[in-house]
Amino acid sequence: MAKQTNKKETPKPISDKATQLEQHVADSTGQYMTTDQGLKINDDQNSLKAGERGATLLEDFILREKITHFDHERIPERVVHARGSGAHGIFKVYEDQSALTKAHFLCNPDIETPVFVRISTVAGSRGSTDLARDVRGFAVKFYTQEGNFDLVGNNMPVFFIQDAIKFPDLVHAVKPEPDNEMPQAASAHDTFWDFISFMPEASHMIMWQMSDRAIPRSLRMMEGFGVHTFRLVNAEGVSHFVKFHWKPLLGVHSVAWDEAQAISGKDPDFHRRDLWEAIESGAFPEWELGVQIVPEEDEFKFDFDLLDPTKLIPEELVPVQRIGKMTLNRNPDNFFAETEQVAFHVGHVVPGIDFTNDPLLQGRLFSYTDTQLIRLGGPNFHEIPINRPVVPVHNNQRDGFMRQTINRGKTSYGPNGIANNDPQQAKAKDGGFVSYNERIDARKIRARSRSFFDHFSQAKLFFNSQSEPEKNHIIDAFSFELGKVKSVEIRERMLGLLNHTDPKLASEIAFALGLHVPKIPLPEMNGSVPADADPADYTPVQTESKLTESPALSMANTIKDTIKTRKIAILAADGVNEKSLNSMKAVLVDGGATVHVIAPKLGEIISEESIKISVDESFLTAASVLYDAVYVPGGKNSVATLEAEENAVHFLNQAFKHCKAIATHEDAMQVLESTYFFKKLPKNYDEETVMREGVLVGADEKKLQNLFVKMIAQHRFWERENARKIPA
Ligand code: HDE
Repeated sequence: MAKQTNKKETPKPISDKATQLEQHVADSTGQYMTTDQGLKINDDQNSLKAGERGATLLEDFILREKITHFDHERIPERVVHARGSGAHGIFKVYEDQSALTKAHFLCNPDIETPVFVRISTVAGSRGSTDLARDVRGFAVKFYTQEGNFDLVGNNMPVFFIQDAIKFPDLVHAVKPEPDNEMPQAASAHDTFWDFISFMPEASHMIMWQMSDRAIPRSLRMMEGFGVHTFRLVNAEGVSHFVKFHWKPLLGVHSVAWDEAQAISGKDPDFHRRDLWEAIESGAFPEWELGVQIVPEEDEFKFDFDLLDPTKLIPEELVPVQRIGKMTLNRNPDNFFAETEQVAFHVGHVVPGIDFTNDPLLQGRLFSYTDTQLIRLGGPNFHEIPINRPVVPVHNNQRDGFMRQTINRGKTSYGPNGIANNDPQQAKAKDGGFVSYNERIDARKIRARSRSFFDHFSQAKLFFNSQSEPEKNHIIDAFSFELGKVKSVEIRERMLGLLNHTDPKLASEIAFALGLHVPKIPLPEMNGSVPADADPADYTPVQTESKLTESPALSMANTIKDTIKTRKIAILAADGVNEKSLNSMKAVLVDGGATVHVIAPKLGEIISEESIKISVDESFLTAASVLYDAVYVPGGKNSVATLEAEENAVHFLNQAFKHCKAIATHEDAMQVLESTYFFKKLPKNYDEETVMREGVLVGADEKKLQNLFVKMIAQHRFWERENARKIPA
């Protein structure tokens, strides 16, 4: 466990947590190899045998130790959110929030709180693709001076179910089917949609899940949400309801579904790599922490229940106040030790943050510790370095598997007279946690509140708030997912359910499925009816949201003013015009983008001016789906080579299909002429056309460069999708 050397190539950000972790870091640089007992090893190549060709001897403790450790390397993956990527960072509040909460880390802008973040997919296994259509987990551990606070959220603000008791059913339905363990990391199969078709309460969440939010461009370009309503409690004991948000400073962006599927083959680690590389290059991902605050007395002022996790509070009703910023500035040293062993729990709170009675949240409060007991092997998982708070831990919990702490003294109970009654309870004024003094006056009952029964109005609100291309993507996603469902009965029941959200949406999906929308009365499709209940009492309520649209729900309205961290491909071959290539590259790099020169083969290309230009990727190793935009510089021979190179033309065709910005130097026009989309391009290239179409050919270098930068910042030109069937 002891740290062996202190060698570090780059200075790493220092925080209480980083310093604490550093004590557990082992670095083998310049060291002899030893056994786990510290014995130097002389031969790590051959086992101990009776003669050169003889049987291996049981005595070989070096072999036994090595193989035994290897045999026990695996721990169970998380039952959900198994695939995840982690990073360290810091959080700072902008201004004192003590009017709302007594949580110290939110009351002092000078405090820099270390954080560890893990972002995950939900359904797939540890080794599954990053680009699955799925919800993303967004879990943040704040190592505060009052203990750990975990904000364990998702990238969507609502959830599929209203009560924790349905969670195992939901997860069993979405995971690979139990007989053949297919499909991996996908909800597009019978059991998932079978379950959903009986769960009207999932109507809102499935709109989010079928939207482009489920296929982010980058983990750095995703929103995060605490989902449940929590409480903030100030020093006077006054409570406010709160919804937590993470707002990415690079905006919220997604890829196209066709692109996502291709990325899954070309680079299944696409998101993990992107996060890692961004942090390594110093382009630190940043999010602002947002809060929506509702005073206690306004609890019943909304047309939905604040305790219902299938509802959001529209930002137009309660604005999101941005109160602080999180910056991820350090990659983990070791994936297993940190990202795999980190244990989040929605019940890890600090004074000033408390729960509500949301029945999903209440169930989660049980689940997260329980799951770590099996996953991390016992009750001492809080001692694993990544899980330790930065403040001391003192209590009478003792022993158990893998106990690290050596508790000194005779007493492990309280009250005690032998040891001065230590460790002592802390008064509230000294930081002792006191639960919010909520008044509860109730009968014990298994039931659901009628205030949870409107399942469609926010599903409608979400759909109505989307731009035209986003709506099309939702229709396509449902058509894809239900198209993969084998049972026509399930497809029809889903259409029946969707019809209650939006008849036009249902009929467009029905068209793609070659079916008609059945009119199914709601009581017949609500599976959440207790055995002795009258189904009529469980019939969903059809209400209209007071808002017709919420612009905040559409990604079309996100930030589109930067090319920072975008990946741009420059296609070139021998004979390229060096100036045309390098001057564009310089402008892009200046804007914070990463630029790769892609050529027919690796190594170097020689420009028209006989200058050597190094090649980053070949057409064999690169693919258009791994880039945000593409540029073709001038240079007669280069252009002729690319025009005849199928892979280069395919690269451009795919970039067009996925609505990316494309620019070519005027001299490279021929390459464009080889694409299938050339004939569709408008003839007049004024700025307006370019900003609509996203394809630019130009002679004036300055203008070309400026416009290309603006185009890339737009992210995608979804309007191009009108012609859906294209040969790429
Ligand atoms: Fe989780 N969830 N969850 N969940 N969840 C887990 O805990 C659970 C829910 C979320 O990167 C598990 O350590 C129940 C909502 C994230 O390590 C488990 C219910 C939201 C992560 C568990 C929910 C989440 C988890 C599996 C319904 C968004 C990954 C491994 C009552 C607000 C954390 C683990 C990480 C992980 C249970 C619903 C977010 C089994 C019972 C809603 C981000 O404890």
